[in-house]
Amino acid sequence: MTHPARPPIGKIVVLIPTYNERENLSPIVSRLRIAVPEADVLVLDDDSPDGTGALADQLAAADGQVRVLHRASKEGLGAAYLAGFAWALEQGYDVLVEMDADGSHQPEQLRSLLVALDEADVVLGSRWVRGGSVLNWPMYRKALSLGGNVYVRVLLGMPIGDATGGFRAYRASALRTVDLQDVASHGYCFQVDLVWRAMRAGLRVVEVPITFVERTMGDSKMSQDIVSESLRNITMWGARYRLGQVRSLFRREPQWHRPNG
Ligand SMILES: Nc1nc2c(ncn2[C@@H]2O[C@H](COP(=O)(O)OP(=O)(O)OP(=O)(O)O)[C@@H](O)[C@H]2O)c(=O)[nH]1
Ligand SMILES: [Mg+2]
Repeated sequence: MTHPARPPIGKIVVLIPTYNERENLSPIVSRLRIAVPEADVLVLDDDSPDGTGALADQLAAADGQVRVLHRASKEGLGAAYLAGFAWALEQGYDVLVEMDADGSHQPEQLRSLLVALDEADVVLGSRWVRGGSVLNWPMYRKALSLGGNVYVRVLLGMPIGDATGGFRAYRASALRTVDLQDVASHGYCFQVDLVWRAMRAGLRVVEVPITFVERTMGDSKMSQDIVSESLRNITMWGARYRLGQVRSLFRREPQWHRPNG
């Protein structure tokens, strides 16, 4: 879908976390620079053993809109994003975008997320809303993602189709509103954590459909640990949330006890 030129929504930075993405980084950065030329890019590399960090330095040397944040060791997606958010907020960016390096998130679809941000505080690129899709995933990955999202909806009561996805745009004001200090989640759970915080803060969260494409190069970092972390944290947040709801039922003064007149 193409969109007409519109007034700028401010300074945009796209944060790209990388761990061993040597084959993927150059193509994704080039596609992004063509698709949304006004956006700056910040690569968040966790000292990838395959030299992704050095490659990112070369891209930065060749293009003033590309920068690199080198982190000392692999600490997970969540920690890399938190470091990127802190840097970007400090630099005064107005819009912060999350995007994977592996080609699963198509830079050509970023414009539609930015357009939706006109009317929202947080925009989620969504695989599981009408018009969204996943290409080349085996059945079990679809089931895991869909099942995880149903679990999130049921436990946390969020009307969100895809709370685990990682192609997103946040207004800087939204990230300043939610408390990022105590976010400790690492994997997919980090993404759920942030939507959950945004919803509870009363921010406008909208979903736009995306086509997610399974990576063709490099290895997935998805692991049993990441799935377990999500299951554990979401269950804990859900239990607290539902308990809070039950408590508030008992706290409310029953209507029939109100004195007349
Ligand atoms: N900086 C940093 N980046 C990471 C880390 N783990 C994953 N990434 C990056 O985060 C993005 C998503 O990771 P993937 O391995 O594609 O994981 P995924 O998309 O959840 O899983 P797949 O769908 O199987 O690819 C990629 O750009 C990774 O390189 C990490 O510990 N540190
Ligand atoms: Mg991926």
